[in-house]
Amino acid sequence: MPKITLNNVTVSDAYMALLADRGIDYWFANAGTDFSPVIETLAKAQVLETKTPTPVTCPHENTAMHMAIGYFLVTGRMQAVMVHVNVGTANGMNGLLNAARGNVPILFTAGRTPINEGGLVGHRSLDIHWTQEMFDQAGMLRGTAKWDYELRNGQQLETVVDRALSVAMSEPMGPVYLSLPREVLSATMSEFTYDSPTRQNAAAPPYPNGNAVDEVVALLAGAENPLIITNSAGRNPEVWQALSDFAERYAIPVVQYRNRYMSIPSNHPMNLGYDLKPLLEVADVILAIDVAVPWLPATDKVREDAKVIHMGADPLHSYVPVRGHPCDIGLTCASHAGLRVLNEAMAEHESAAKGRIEKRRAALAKRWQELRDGWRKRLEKVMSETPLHPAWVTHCIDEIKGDDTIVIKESPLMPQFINFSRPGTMLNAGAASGLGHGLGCALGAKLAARDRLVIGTHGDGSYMFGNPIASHYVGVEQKLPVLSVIFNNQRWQAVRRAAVGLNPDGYAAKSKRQPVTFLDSVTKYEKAVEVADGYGEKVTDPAEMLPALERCLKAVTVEKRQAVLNVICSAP
Ligand SMILES: Cc1ncc(C[n+]2csc(CCOP(=O)(O)OP(=O)(O)O)c2C)c(N)n1
Repeated sequence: MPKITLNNVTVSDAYMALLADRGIDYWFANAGTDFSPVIETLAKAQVLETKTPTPVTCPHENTAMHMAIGYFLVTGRMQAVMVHVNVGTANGMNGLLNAARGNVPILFTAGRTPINEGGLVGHRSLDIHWTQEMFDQAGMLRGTAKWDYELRNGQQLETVVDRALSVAMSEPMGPVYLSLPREVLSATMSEFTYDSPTRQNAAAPPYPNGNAVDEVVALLAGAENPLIITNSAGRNPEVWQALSDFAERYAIPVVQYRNRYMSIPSNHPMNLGYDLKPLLEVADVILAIDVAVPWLPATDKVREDAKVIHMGADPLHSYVPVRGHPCDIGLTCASHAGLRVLNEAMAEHESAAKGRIEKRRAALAKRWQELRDGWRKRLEKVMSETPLHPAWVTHCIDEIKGDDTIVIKESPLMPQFINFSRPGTMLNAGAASGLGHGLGCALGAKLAARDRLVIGTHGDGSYMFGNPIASHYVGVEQKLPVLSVIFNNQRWQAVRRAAVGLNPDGYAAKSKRQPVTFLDSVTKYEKAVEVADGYGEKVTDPAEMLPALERCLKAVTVEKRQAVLNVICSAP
């Protein structure tokens, strides 16, 4: 097997060379005193022109983690992040939770405070080297990361790094954690030899069980009102075509319920919208693809006799302690592979089910049209409202974007009013709803696709969670001109809605200003981007929405500056 040998290197030098060899393009970093050996490695690599991942300075860990997620969502490639010991790990946890629940493979690494009080190179030299030590640094994330370990020495470097990468990239994908003590990284090796390419590859994606497939297609072929529910299926761009073909051929409606990606085109004849209830109530066979929560058991009606099939790399979503949704059949597979298998297997029943399929197709076509007529009327009704209605803001974003534009969602963006015709063009990095994911995700997406327009959409609360100054800093340093639209309803509406929902006749419901839900002391967010030489504007008049977007677009595409459009919105 081909091997590469490095002579007279530190473990840190070898580590960085190995990451580059394994296809890690960037290294998103928020540094501390634990980074000293790696900073030496990177400085040496600049002089000697050896290969390392390109470092990206991220002034907050939230930015680093979500840039890694955004970059992965566009490229499908493994990512690496390094943060400062336990405190950086704690700050990165929000992103780690989003990565874990969103099946994003990240090598999340942190320095480990030096273990020795003297003697070894890299030993403790500051007071914090005692106060940052923990009995078990990885303990705080052991319920979240897929795998964790602390590097003990340079001899095990290749095994440990490759183990981490292959575990993270195997389905169901997820982040892994490696802590890197300063003495271990500082140690020198007269020789370091490694396989190139690696011999520890990620496992091939799982294929569905044949007997279970037979049962599923028999159920679907016999169904009067089958229903497909998706939520995160579109994370894998290969699902797009596979699902479009399958749903269309057998006339099975798709509802994208609280979807974080698009799994079929907006205008696909089987795209029956985003409101689950009407089709769920009548469904006799439900196929939930990559959906942890296909409905809310306490409020949504499901037929007693409905058969429920869950499909995905982990169809039981085993990371959730309590989840009682029925599972008549669980199909463990990569969803695109599963859909292709179902498409072929169902052919056996196609002619027998023809009459039912065509009758359903005609009924769904009518429903499809009615839905869109309703959406159009709703838009016409609200388009002139002040403060601006989120439907109008969404529609205007649709007007200026292209087919290839990547839209990041961390906002009340309404999918009914925006058209996505290509896979991977709507991304939501917040699988665990750890807010502050949008700004970083947009930067990561732009880094991965510099020639494409990236539009971030954020709530005002979410914008602040995203550490805007840190994010705009990276935007200017890395030359990533992203357009950010803030749906500024001057509150945490989701929090307010939940409080009113819990006590509909309570004091909070009657209050005009519920405590801990309003954010109206600052409204000039457009100024924040100016610290990074960006272009900022505020919109209060619905007639100004499109012209303002056009000006922001010019700033981003022609002047290559970041832009922030602060839109004063309602919270319907
Ligand atoms: C890190 C984190 N902290 C707190 C929350 C709780 N939370 C959920 S939604 C929400 C409000 C978000 O406000 P905004 O982005 O303005 O959107 P809006 O709800 O107003 O549409 C909050 C605080 C969270 N999900 N994540």
